[in-house]
Amino acid sequence: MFGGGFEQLNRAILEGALEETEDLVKRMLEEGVNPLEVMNKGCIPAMEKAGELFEAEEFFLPELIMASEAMKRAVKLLEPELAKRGTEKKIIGRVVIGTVEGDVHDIGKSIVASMLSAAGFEVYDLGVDVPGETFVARVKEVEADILGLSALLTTTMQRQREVIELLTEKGMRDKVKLIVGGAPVTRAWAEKIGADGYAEDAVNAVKVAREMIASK
Ligand code: B12
Repeated sequence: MFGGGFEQLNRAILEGALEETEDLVKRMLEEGVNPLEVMNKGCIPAMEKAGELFEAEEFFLPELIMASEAMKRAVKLLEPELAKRGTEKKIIGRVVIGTVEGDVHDIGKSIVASMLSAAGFEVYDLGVDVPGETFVARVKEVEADILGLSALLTTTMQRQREVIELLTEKGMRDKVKLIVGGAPVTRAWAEKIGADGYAEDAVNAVKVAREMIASK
């Protein structure tokens, strides 16, 4: 039955219909639909579509902001459900994650954070526009195994490199595995700046994070 439900949820998010989005997500959860599936099939495709429409200039900032807001409402409802699944298992590693300084895009990063937490990682999400010093201090404080840096702008991608340099300066580079991501980020960029890993989406981020822990 939920094939249609996912489409309806995609549409509600795309239209920025906040209440409808929340109602649909709640209903799916009540009916026992897997929250991961709600995220992957009901929500992420909507943001992908919003991005395409924005790039094609069929969507402008106000529509984009409304769709983003609806997406965030959905993620907020899904997060505790995903986390529940995560805590049933043993914690497999600690991850500090955030969007770099000067960048306020948080949807992709939050999805990666939710999926990692669902996979059994203890996740410290520092939010958006996070200065390098804050990342480094938090990694030290919680003895993180992995640091995830998100950047959605070609200008802020540079900050990823700076955080790595800062870790090196503080003598902490070998203490933590570094994974980078965000729409403009590529494997080649990750290699160039000396990151340990890259993932193009949240599913692969979990895969790479697991491999990082296994190789530690
Ligand atoms: C939504 C959006 C916004 C929203 C953000 C709302 C929010 N709360 O996040 C708003 C409207 C606020 C916004 C603002 C701006 N935006 Co904007 N935005 C987008 C848009 C359309 C979609 C981004 C998104 O949420 N995608 C959906 C998620 C699910 O995908 P994702 O972010 O890529 O994340 C996935 C992967 O990348 C990966 N991932 C992400 N992070 C991480 C981290 C790690 C560690 C790992 C492993 C993986 C990973 O996994 C995620 C899940 O699968 C993109 C277009 C695009 N195609 O990316 C433009 C885009 C990124 N924005 C752009 C621009 C220019 C801006 C503004 C400067 C616009 C302006 N003129 O003011 C401002 C910047 C403000 C700032 N300082 O940050 C440009 C960037 C151009 C460039 N080359 O630098 C883009 C590409 C649009 C375009 N084509 O022009 N934006």
